[in-house]
Amino acid sequence: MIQAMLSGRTIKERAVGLGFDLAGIAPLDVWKDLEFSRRWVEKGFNGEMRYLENPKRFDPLMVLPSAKSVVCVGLVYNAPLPYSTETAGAASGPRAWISRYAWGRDYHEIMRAKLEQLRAAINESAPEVETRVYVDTGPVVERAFTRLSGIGWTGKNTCIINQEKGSWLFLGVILCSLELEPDLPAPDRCGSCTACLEACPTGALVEPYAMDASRCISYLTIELRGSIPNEFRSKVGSNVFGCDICQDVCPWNSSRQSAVISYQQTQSQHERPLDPREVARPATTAIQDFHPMIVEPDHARVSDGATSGQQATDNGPRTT
Ligand code: B12
Ligand code: SF4
Ligand code: SF4
Repeated sequence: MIQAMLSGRTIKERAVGLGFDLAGIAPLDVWKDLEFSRRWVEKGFNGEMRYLENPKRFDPLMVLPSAKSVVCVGLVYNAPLPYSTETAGAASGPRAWISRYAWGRDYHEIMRAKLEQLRAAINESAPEVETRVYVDTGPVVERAFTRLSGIGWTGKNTCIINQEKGSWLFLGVILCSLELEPDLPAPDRCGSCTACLEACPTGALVEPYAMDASRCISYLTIELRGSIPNEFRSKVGSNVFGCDICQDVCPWNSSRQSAVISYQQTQSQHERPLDPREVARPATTAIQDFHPMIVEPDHARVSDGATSGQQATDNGPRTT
């Protein structure tokens, strides 16, 4: 009955209407990814981020027992300003780089407000639907769902990349007790490119699609409580808060994608005319060829669990 009133398509249209750049529906069946995530933690790749060991992260039914599908959204945060790889050494004197994602207002607040509006829209049509809203703040592996929602593929730099908009994306998810038709996953379009692996200064991308976060500059400058280990100090370079390098060099973030103006650009810098010198130049790498990953459109659902009966609240530490 609920399904007849609310389709995945309606929800996605509403999400785009609310200002999200991308929307897709993922199945709850992301067990292969969650197993990958569990093994990743077992290898110690999470460093001091102990909250990533929370067993709830490996079983969405522990978060919402009635969950049947996941609404995934993406919001572009790019701005037409140069990349860190383009400005390095461009001027004399000391320079520091703050990661692109932190240039505007706190994305948790912006995403959260929009997601709450989307949740309200779902509940307006179907009040009995149970939901949990997450944007980086709870025990949910957001990329695992997004990877299977059609929004984008997991790049070798581990970021979700959309073919049209690149990877400068904030992600958000709504776990939902509605049975929604999942979208088909986006094929892997990294091909034989290895630009991100070669560009990473600390060797954090230990192999394609796998990061040892304890070596990542983003972790070292934002998450690590103690001082940065000696072996990484010179490699951190001018990055003082986060790191953009493996996304800066990605051909899917080249000029076409750089032209996308983010919500931050439209909101906070709207009045200021753009200086042409500030407009980003294309990244210099090129994709040699594509070997799209074979993706099995496996839409099998997990069995229904007991309903928990309450509206969502988030928990867990805030990262990135
Ligand atoms: C911990 C964390 C970090 C850590 C570790 C990052 C990492 N790559 O694991 C650190 C501090 C380093 C970090 C950095 C950044 N982060 Co962060 N981070 C998170 C957080 C909280 C959890 C990520 C996690 O679980 N990692 C563990 C690994 C194993 O999982 P995963 O990378 O998500 O990959 C899953 C799937 O993609 C898939 N998968 C990937 N590869 C493969 C391979 C196989 C074979 C299979 C089967 C599956 C599979 O399975 C994995 C597990 O299910 C999420 C928010 C959340 N709650 O999910 C944000 C999040 C991933 N971060 C985000 C962002 C924006 C960033 C930064 C750009 C910020 C910055 N500039 O500093 C960088 C990007 C660095 C990078 N190259 O990833 C965004 C992702 C945006 C995107 N386009 O992908 C998220 C989703 C936050 C958000 N809500 O927007 N982050
Ligand atoms: S964010 Fe920087 S340090 Fe981390 S994997 Fe990418 S290039 Fe390496
Ligand atoms: S730089 Fe190349 S290998 Fe890395 S994520 Fe982008 S396309 Fe994939």
